[in-house]
Amino acid sequence: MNTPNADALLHVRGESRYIDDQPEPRGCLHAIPIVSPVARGGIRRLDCTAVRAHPGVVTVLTAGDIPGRNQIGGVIEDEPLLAEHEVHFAGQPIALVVADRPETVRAAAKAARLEITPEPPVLDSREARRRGELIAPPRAFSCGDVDAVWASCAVVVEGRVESGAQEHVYLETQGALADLREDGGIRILSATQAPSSVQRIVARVLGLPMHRIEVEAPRLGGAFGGKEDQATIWAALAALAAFRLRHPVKIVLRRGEDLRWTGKRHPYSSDYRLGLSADGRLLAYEVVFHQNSGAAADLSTAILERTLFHATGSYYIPNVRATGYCCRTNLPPNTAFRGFGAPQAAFVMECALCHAARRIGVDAAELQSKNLLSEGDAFPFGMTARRCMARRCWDSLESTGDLARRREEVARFNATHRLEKKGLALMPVCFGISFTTTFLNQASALVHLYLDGSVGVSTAAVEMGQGVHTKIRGVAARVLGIDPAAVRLEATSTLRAANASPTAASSGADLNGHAVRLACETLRRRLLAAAAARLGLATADSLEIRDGRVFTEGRDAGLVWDELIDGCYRQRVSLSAQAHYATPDLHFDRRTEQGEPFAYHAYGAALIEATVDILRGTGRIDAVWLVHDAGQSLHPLIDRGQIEGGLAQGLGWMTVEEIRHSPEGRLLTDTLTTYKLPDLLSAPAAVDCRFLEDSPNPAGPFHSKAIGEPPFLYGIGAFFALQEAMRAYRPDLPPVFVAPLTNERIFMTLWGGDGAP
Ligand code: LUZ
Ligand code: MOS
Repeated sequence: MNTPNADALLHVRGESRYIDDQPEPRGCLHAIPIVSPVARGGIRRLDCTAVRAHPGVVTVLTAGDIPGRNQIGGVIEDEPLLAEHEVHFAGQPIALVVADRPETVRAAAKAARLEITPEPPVLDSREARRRGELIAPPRAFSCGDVDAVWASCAVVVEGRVESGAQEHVYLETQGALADLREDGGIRILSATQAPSSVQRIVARVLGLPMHRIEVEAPRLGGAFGGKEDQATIWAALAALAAFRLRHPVKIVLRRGEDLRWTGKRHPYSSDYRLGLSADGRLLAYEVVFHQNSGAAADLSTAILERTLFHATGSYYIPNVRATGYCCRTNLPPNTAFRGFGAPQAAFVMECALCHAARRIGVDAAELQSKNLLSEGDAFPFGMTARRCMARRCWDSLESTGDLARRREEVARFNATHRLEKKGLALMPVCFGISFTTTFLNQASALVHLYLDGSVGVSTAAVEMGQGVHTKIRGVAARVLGIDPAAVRLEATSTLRAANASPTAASSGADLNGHAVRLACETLRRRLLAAAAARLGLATADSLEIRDGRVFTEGRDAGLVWDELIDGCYRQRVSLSAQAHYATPDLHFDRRTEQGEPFAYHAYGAALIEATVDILRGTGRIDAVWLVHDAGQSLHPLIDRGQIEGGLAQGLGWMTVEEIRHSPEGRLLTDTLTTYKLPDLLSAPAAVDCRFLEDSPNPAGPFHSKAIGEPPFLYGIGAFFALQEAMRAYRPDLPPVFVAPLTNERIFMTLWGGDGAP
């Protein structure tokens, strides 16, 4: 099943074409917005005389130049394409400069005279909530009777958890190239996970019917959620300029612009209260999430919803109340990022559990293990855990990670090292697979069999480096019974896949894979019917295609793939099929907050070992052992890449990536020297990654499971492994749960302020 990744050669040769590598249409112009330098204020005046006078400048467009609606909000309509009277975040586009070259347009944009009356920004989610600045009404999931149970709990802990923002750092920055069509419509190449959303919003902005807007997403140089919603604005700006000027226009952000102007993972500030029985069973959990949504809704409400769905992490808790607030602040709208609110929820859960373990004086792993979800347990939103693999992953990790021996080794190390300490932590993962917005769980595929036997497949699955095209190619080849090399996946285009959901929610291979399976099954039926006729058989029941040959009852029937295709064509049988897939049996009622929102859950468990250099206050992650449930993996090599990549990204979020703003709301960490990413040097020296064996998933294509987001959550374990190492030196360490746990924070915790040794 490990057919080579179709893109690997292109990547290593530098031949993969991203937006900025596409051949530019003749006379292509370049655009860049004039953005707000302040986080909040009233626009008094914008004077672009000097900008227009700059050599090479073609025009400057403002909100008044928008022929349709100045509104790009996808879920809630609260975001203008170009600000008109007020600005709500630093980096908000106010006007669009168009010029002959990328350098010219940037130099010219600097000449704008912009007068804004600044107002004090709100940057903190709790402050926003106090002021009633909510993007939507709060939501609460609950089960059991939390309030009644506290009195009967033997142990109750409560506290606060902070988790930080995270920058996507996709290798390819945001970009789009818009060109005019013959009919006056617009064709856009967009680095988007959601071509149909781009199409819908651009049609709205230009006041055109959707059929006049064509959007294609070529391959993306990474996205991680950052191009689920936030690719749209750049496509809309390029389209606006192309439409007004009747000329091709390109926008590709430079790294600094991308860092400063686009949204991040949502920081959360949360309060928890956790109650346990004397023997360590979780009885009651109350949690309040303050999501720092930024200045516009973007996907924040959906992200908060996924947070609530993951409030209890991998555990069973009978009495729960989880409440969430989307708090409007003066930061760029925060957005989708791998995990989509679930990591934030799981981190709070683990903090609460860790706190309880310290209070009781047991190893956190004991409480984790004791309370792991098991078959038939109910989630607070009414769904029950079926085919629950939490325990199997955990047990399998205990043996492959050789937990008992590792514990002894760490204890021995800590006893013999005074200024270096090690810590261990376990991190179980349980992640719901499906868009929580039920209607998004659909996909379509269009499959063409060409006369030479080669196969073209179009779906909504955008290839962003995650290998979804290679996986889907494998699905088509398996159903058709041919070599994957004969199958090609086309770029996602709104001409071939209409009204498509974003490639997101880890569901790309599931939804589009199923759609391709259905389309290929239709084609296979047609081919075999034709083959039966040709072989003089009454039915095709005994026929199958394997390795590009037809077999009847296991014997080679002497008919090969190309002949099959040719035969159908001559009999005027269609060699194309379109299919639609909708995940069955999903439902959720937002009034009762109960239902069955997920097709299934993905499970896993990781063991993380960390070392802290006490004098220097530096931490490092030594090794990670993990067992992941990928179902029957569609492509173990790709899945391993997703697991390792997700882990690294999760480790980064928890330990090194820190975003800071000035009190005025300006991004301070606006370069890749001040915003630290996990790199090869900080990567764990060893990652032992195993797949859970014998875990077929009936809901996935060929019994596979979605892979994209769940492994991100393993990184959360790093926070606790580092804290355990610190506690080996200072057992009195207070339960302070602020992430990321950077070296700076480790140092200050060990040596700064009160009670330092
Ligand atoms: N996008 C979305 C997502 O619109 N809904 C989701 O539930 C989701 N989950 C993960 C990532 N993106
Ligand atoms: Mo997403 S966070 O685009 O799956």
